[in-house]
Amino acid sequence: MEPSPIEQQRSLVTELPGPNSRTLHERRVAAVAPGVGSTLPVYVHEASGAILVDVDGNALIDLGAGIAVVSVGHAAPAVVGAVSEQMSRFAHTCFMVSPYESYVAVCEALNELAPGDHPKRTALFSSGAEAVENAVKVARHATARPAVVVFDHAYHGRTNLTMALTAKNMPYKDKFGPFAPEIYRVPTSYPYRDPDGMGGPEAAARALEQVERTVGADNVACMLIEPIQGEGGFVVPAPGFLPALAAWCRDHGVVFAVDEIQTGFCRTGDWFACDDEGVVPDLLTTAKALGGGMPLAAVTGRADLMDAVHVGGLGGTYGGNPVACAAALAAMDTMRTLDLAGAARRIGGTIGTCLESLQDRFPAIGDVRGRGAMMAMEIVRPGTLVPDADATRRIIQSCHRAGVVTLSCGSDGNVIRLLPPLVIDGALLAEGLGVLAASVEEVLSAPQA
Ligand code: PLZ
Repeated sequence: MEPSPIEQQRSLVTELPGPNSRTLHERRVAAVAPGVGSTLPVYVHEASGAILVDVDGNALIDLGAGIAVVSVGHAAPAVVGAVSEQMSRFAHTCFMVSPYESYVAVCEALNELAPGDHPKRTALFSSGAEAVENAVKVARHATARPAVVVFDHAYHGRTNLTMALTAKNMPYKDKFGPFAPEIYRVPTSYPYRDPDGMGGPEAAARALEQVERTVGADNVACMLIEPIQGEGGFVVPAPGFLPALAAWCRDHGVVFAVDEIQTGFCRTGDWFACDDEGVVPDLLTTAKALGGGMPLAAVTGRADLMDAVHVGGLGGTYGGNPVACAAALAAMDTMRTLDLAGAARRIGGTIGTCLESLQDRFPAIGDVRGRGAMMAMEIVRPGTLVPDADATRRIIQSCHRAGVVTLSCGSDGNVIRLLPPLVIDGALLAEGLGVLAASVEEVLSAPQA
């Protein structure tokens, strides 16, 4: 039976969370490990486009897209069709046992889309962290060097190696050590918090000087970086930062590995955030939006690096699962036919205008930044750079009560990020931003404690 189409409109019929969500939450507390949190305990029944319908019949506006995953929208028709069709033929064979075409087609598509016109190869995995782990494996194998350079505020995952690559202790790393060795962290470019006037090339020189002094270029297998940091706070580096790092890597035989797991696939208004400054990575990790909601991740890289690994050195039971590959082919096709990169630029313009006008009124909004449909504001104590995680949390909770899903991020939890599905229509986006503006007003106009 065809599900009835879901209207792209916010509609609240109970308080949030409603009674059915509360009942489910009681079951959850008794059954689910508490280490797995949830941003808001409103349980989803169905979803479409940029609307989540909960188990009480409330329709919420989704400005988080499942953390940058459903860029093509919830239940995108092409993805639903491709997944159903593939599922009815076969769900799994394991590509390492009995291969199939869709895996090859996804690799061809990624080799074509990834920046640079050099020969490339791709390997598929199931999660972002797994892709990052495999990028490090490839870089170490190809260079026969041990060290990995990462940056302040970086986020790369929750597995043992990727916890070591991730900067923030709570909640990701606390008491989960010991961590993998040979990981070296250096300062990034964070224009809002760097000394006034520090440009991209100067910030790169600061990082590279530290690498040369404390690690030594010849020991470095790869430098791993998010071109715009995601969990770390939607930090956009100053222009020239990424190109300077890439040039240094090239000069020193260091693999330049770019993590586009959150930024990739039209989110920033290009296929990849790297495209903005014409930066060409040696290895590229992708996940999230790639699978249109199905778990799929990839490492795409220079053929000479990828070809260095012996047969059997890369893989996994589920990596490149056929249902996920069918979803990815449909998702990438949808991005192209609907010009979701263009949509992301328009969405970014609308969000930017809204956030800047709020910033004019509220000095607690210290910074507004982002690119395309990856926009954020950083909340501080007015007139200072001191992060205000408490006000941030209260603004977000107020949005949630009003049926608008917004997410925080940042090393200090004081950044509100907006990353809606790229198919969100103008009226729904405007309504969501209206709720956000009212929440900002409510929290930031209140007398400070
Ligand atoms: N690299 C840049 O953004 C995942 C994490 C949510 P996985 N970001 C969301 C959470 O709290 O666990 C992410 C990312 C970047 C790697 C990853 C890891 O991707 O698919 O979550 O493993």
